[in-house]
Amino acid sequence: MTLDDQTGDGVEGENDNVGADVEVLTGGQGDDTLIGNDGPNQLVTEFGSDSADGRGGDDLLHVSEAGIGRLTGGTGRDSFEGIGLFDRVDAKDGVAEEIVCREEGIAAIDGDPNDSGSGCIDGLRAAAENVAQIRVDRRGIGRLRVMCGDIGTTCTGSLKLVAENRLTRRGTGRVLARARLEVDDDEKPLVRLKLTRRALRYVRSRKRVTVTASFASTRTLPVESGTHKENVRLLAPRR
Ligand SMILES: [Ca+2]
Ligand SMILES: [Ca+2]
Ligand SMILES: [Ca+2]
Repeated sequence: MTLDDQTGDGVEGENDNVGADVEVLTGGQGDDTLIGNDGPNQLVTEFGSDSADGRGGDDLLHVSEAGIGRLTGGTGRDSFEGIGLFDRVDAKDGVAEEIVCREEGIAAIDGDPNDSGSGCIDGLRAAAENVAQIRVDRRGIGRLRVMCGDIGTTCTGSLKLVAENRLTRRGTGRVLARARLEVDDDEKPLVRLKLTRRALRYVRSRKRVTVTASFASTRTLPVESGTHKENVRLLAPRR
């Protein structure tokens, strides 16, 4: 469907004409191609393998039901909504735009350094299926396997082991260890963490202590920051 006042829209043979004054174009169950004009348009894709091109003007490109979408904003300040794991977005036009994702961890979006995202970042986290365990040695050094949840990108950020429980905090101090991270999505490296002396003393006296691993991550395309927290178990050094 094209917003150009020409016939030839819709199902073949129907020759529907969606006029240039119509602002909203919605795809159907099949594979649709939605093309806007140089005014502001709302292009809504649903199901199937759809593509939408807003052309000029400030357009809204909205994925309402999951499918495989190819969304192009064109010029103007466009917004993108409902972007999922299998959608491809072209927001590269030199203008800062907003991309709202339905699923975290989406692949890198083709855009500008100032295109911002929300709900797109999955970021850094522990790679363990259940609660991760960190056995520390007598010097207070332990290792945690981490991963990057964003497809086809590198996650950068930091990791802190934090005592959020008031009792544990009194014994260990608030931050037990910290590290800077840069992790590709296809690797699961072991990160070295060194406990503070006070934290090591506490873990030794308790044998095992549950604390919070707090991951701070930043995405570049689209720009978004996020924090992910999960419990990890610290185990005292073996004798
Ligand atoms: Ca347009
Ligand atoms: Ca546009
Ligand atoms: Ca842009």
